[in-house]
Amino acid sequence: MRNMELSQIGWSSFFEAGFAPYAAEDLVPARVIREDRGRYLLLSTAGEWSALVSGAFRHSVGSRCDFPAVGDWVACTGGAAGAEAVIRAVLPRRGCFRRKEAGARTEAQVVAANVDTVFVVSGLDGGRNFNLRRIERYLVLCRESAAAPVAVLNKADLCEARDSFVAQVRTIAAAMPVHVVSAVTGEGIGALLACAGPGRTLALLGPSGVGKSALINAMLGAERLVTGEVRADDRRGRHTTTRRELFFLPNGGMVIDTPGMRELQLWGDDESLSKTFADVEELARQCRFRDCRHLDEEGCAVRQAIGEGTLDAARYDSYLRLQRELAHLARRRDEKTRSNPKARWKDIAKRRRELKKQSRLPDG
Ligand SMILES: Nc1nc2c(ncn2[C@@H]2O[C@H](COP(=O)(O)OP(=O)(O)OP(=O)(O)O)[C@@H](O)[C@H]2O)c(=O)[nH]1
Ligand SMILES: [Mg+2]
Ligand SMILES: [Zn+2]
Repeated sequence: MRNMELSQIGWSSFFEAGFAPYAAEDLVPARVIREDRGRYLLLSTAGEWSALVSGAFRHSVGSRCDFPAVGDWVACTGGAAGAEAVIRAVLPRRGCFRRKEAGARTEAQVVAANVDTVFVVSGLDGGRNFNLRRIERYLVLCRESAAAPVAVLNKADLCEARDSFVAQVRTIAAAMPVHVVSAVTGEGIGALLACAGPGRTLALLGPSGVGKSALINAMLGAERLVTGEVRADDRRGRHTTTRRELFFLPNGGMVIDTPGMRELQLWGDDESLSKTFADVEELARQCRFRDCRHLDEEGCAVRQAIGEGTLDAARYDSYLRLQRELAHLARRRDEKTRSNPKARWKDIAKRRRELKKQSRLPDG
């Protein structure tokens, strides 16, 4: 019975397996539906609980990413009447969105966990609310998360040339679904709802002011989320949403609202980049020289494609920029691991575990 109820909020055999080590203790599974500076709101079969992490948990975690995030499943003590639930563990994630924390620190932050489909939201109201290069960034993050990306072009009511925007998105990801919608007129909201369903979790990502919260209101059919004005001069938003929260849709699906990010710094690896830019990498494989730098070498397929107009120069530049950014991130992460003994031992232990899995190391 319990599993049936939990499955309506995303529980599956994957999480059941992750919960197994805690089932014998007096712990229960619950999903994080709101996170607000170290305080959590959980949903369990017994209802909603306000929660904190246990002291032992706090001491055991190696990085900020290990803390619960919205969408996570946790093992916790039940919240007795009036008392707070205590989170003892975060169950293994099927995937999560991580971005580099804003500022100088080299630490990742989990934006949302266990998401099935991500709406990468842009605004068709002019200004900077539509930007292919930014969508590419989000796509790299989607690769890391295992969630399927969908491009959502909102504020269609303010735009005459919607087809041209759809065509532009197709040039960077031909297979990705694109929906032109309006939170104000309701156009296209049905198509968004069709992406949701019982047990499935959506998340909305995009800069401030594109209408993420307004779209969720339209999907809920109620003005439950606060939305904000955009500045008249450049149509940028004012960071109205300040916390991450999961809402339940009338059709049984779930949707996570996130605050628009001022800067979206990547957290990921080369593989995600390769998959996001499969077209560019395929061209590079056709260069005459295997170590072609695509500068002025003879037989360079990349340069040729740019010359012929089959590869957009701006897309190629974007690829190079993101590649540099990821290389920089990898160096910073290495330095950090080397200078932090705790992280270093964690790293060594992790490598040992991996090797042991391949049974190349004896126990101990
Ligand atoms: N004309 C029009 N305005 C919209 C539409 N969707 C949202 N807006 C307006 O755009 C503004 C910003 O909407 P929000 O939903 O607050 O944007 P957000 O993406 O949640 O922004 P943050 O919470 O700051 O990240 C509000 O004034 C909305 O009323 C739309 O489809 N058409
Ligand atoms: Mg918002
Ligand atoms: Zn080349």
